[in-house]
Amino acid sequence: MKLFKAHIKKVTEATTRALEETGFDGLWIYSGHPEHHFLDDMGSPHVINPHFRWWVPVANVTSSVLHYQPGQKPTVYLYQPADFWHKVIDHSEDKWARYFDVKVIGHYSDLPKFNDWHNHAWIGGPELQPLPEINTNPKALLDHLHFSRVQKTDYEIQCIQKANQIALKGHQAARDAFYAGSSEYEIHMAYLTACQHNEYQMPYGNIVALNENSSVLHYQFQNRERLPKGQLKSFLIDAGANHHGYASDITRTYSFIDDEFAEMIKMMEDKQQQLCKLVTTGQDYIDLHIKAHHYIGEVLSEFGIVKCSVSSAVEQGLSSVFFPHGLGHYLGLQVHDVNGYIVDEHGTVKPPPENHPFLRLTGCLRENVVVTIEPGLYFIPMLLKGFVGHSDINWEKVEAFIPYGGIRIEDNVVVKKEQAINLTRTN
Ligand SMILES: [Mn+2]
Repeated sequence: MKLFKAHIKKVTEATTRALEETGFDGLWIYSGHPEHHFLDDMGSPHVINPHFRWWVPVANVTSSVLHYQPGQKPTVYLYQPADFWHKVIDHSEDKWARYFDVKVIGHYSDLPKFNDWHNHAWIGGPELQPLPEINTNPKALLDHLHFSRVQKTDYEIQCIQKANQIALKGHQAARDAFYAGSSEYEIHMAYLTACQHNEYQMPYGNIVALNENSSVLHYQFQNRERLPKGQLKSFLIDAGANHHGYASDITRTYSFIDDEFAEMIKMMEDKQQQLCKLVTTGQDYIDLHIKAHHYIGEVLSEFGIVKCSVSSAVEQGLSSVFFPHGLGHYLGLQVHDVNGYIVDEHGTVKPPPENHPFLRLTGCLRENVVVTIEPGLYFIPMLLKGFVGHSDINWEKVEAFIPYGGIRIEDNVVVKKEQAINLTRTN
């Protein structure tokens, strides 16, 4: 609890500063509540407002409100209704609760009269917004909080590390299932079982792709059919886990046999590990992304996929055909943690370079932010089509690799002054 205590101290200080600088006297944060589908009494799994989770580390606290005024202990209005349809868990005695003034409420009518409080801001989703528009999710306040929220406390880093440890169990089970000849669906289920997660606890939908499905960046299905062993070539899995609301986000790629594609995976992993080591304070993430393009150019050249020099491959945009997404993103309470384009607490935006529109993070790295490093190399027919006949591409090689789909290797790394900490490899 020592780490959590220090975490709450940081959150309190950051929020105090943000309120002072944006001119509010206090703040309400609504945890949110589930809503039904159109013409239905069923809904999607509910995800708690990340601002609420920054303070309160419980995944299922709906319809609850946090109240903070600088100089005072934060109050949580904890919704615990009398409900014989659902199991209601009493969180008021949880260890985290000692840092809050907890008021248990049984009904919405027990919520405070929000409008009675002077000059307060409200942070919450569209399902409940009781204050005037100008006080609701004020951009200046959110920018401030988001800039603080990206830089993690030791408690948060520990949570992300735990989320990594859980996910790695899943990745091990998934790899074993792949080599045993399982279907995508069976691999997916093996992953969940090893993590002891329900699907709704996952920070994002698992990407479980065999063969050419690996070239679909966000491949969303899990094929139920097993492939005959003679047809199995490759396996890409992008899957995380969740600990106290914090995410991990890990990708691995495997070749079914020890072939040229397996060699390519090894070289990609080597390059990826070199990139992970460069994640230190002050590093410009755009520069790192460009460096990744050069590394991928080296892989393309080494395997005879491009015939020109590495720098020419990058300059001509050939590396982008094979690596069309960004190098990575912030990670935390959200898998793509907030505001990768904001470079200061005033919300100044640094957009991605024109020829790298999918890069999600553009600023210089600060100490204790957590980022993913996830270079990829894919054989995507749709993108290759635009370069058909290009004389610097070895099309015979490309054709040979298309059935393998592609490679992505992704770790979660904490930015430090001297030496980055790779949470995915230090367990
Ligand atoms: Mn990712």
